[in-house]
Amino acid sequence: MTTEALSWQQLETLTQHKVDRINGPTNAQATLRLFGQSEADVRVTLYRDNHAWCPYCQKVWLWLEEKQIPYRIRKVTMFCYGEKEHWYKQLVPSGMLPALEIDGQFITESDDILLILERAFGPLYKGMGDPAVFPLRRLERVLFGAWCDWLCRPTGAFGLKDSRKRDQFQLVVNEVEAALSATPGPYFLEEFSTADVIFTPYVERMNASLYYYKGYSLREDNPRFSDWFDAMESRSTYRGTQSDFHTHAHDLPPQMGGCYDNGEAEAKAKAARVDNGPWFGLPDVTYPEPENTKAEALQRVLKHRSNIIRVNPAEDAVIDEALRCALTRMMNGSDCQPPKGSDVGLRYLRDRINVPRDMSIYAAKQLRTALEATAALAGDRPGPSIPIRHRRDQNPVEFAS
Ligand SMILES: N[C@@H](CCC(=O)N[C@@H](CS)C(=O)NCC(=O)O)C(=O)O
Repeated sequence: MTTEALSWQQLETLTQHKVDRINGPTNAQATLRLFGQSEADVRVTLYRDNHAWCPYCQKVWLWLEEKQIPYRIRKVTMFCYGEKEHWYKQLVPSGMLPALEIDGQFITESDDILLILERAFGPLYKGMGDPAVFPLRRLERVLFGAWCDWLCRPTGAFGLKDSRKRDQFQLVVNEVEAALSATPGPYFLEEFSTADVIFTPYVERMNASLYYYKGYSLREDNPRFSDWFDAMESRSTYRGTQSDFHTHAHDLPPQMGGCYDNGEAEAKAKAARVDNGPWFGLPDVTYPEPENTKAEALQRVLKHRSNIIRVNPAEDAVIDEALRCALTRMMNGSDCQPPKGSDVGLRYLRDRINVPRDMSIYAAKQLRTALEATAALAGDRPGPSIPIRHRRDQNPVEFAS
């Protein structure tokens, strides 16, 4: 069955999605978090990246959310997305993130930030210097090193073969599996702790990037990791910071100075699925989809629709109608024929949804699915390719309110 594109006014009636950004669940859009306390209780400001992408920022962000410490958030542009804000360079000349202000004291370096936070508010079960946590912090760095070596260094002539690097990475993964097996529960220690927070950002990025570039599924192929991911996803704090495979696969190359695929058929097939769908069923998330994800995706597009249309490579009138078609399809399930030539513009947008900056992981899957299904009715041309040396196509300036 086909249908006419709904007007923007009609689409607006289809979503009542509203989130309490300040006191509700963890979310990437908040600039103030109170957890039911008053603004006068705020002692902390977290400076983190606009894209909610920086792994070191995610570490501090997750810690603050878990401890429910009231805090303000100031968002800063990372170099590869656009110009660093002048005011931030005056505070931190290197421009590095994260930074934290607590009671007027300004600190950089995520580990130092966690130490200061622990001193002020107590540890998250066990602290950074605890004899149970310290070796796990070192193990996380060893895992990080093995991942970088496999993903971000060329193989061949002067390097180790891809399969040797995979074996070396797997050896470290086995050590992490053993560490996870040391306690009866799914976490690194008897309870959720600092150790889980420290592993989270890069393990999430490993899961995404190795799936995409190497055809290796960290989450599916390692039972303890699998349980750990499931346990993490039972926490609303983690869900609010969680990204998806598409976002990570395309944000990592400029950040890491390149990601090398192994050219194997399995990796190519997995990468094609991350790029073109189906997005449901990928091992970037396994908790059941919440009820309101389509309404969330619609609300987020409605909020930014004029900028979304303005930056799109297609003519404004063309992408306006095509986007309404995709949203109509997402909300009522029927095909809606988009205007001729809109396939490129729809796929441009499909490829630039950023999780969790723009919306939650399931809302993004709904929107990518509707954009692709609608684009397929207009043609099979891909969108403009995603840059690999920078992501200025995601410059937040274009979306500044
Ligand atoms: N050792 C630092 C590393 C921080 C870091 O590497 N931050 C990167 C982002 S992940 C950064 O701010 N780079 C500058 C930029 O991209 O603008 C820490 O733990 O805080």
